[in-house]
Amino acid sequence: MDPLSRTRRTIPVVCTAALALLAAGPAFAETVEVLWTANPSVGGTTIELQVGDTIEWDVQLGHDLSEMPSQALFDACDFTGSTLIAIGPAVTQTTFDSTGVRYFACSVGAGFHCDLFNMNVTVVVSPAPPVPVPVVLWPPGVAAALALAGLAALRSRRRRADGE
Ligand SMILES: [Cu+2]
Repeated sequence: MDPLSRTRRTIPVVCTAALALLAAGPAFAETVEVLWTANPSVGGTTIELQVGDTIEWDVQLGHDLSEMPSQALFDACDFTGSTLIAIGPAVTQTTFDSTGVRYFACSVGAGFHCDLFNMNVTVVVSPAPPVPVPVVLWPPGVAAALALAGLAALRSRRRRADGE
């Protein structure tokens, strides 16, 4: 076969079912519901979340939800510099937009509920897993056809440059 005619042959690229898109669904944020009362189920524990997750606090009558600025103050049930988030009865949400460790407790009784009612909880927020990027898979036949077409185009360009 004449090499020149081979370079000019067009290679049909059939795109029927040529692309397979594998896209995993988006990572869904989680909402954890906490019943915030004396001796809560989360009392004295650590809740592990990922960025974007939310806690919905159901703060019961006679209690509050406060956030403490440091582990030392939290460990001492010392509410110096704390932020009052809600006074029960109230339902409030905290969405965790960044990684880190957060400390929550009930400030009623100046530390009494935090200590003796175990109304304290640590929240550790870790990075959310990356959302998978869609992957395009070329079936072997299409990939080979594209490679041949690219090679043919290179050859014909070279020949034109040579004045053929
Ligand atoms: Cu309390």
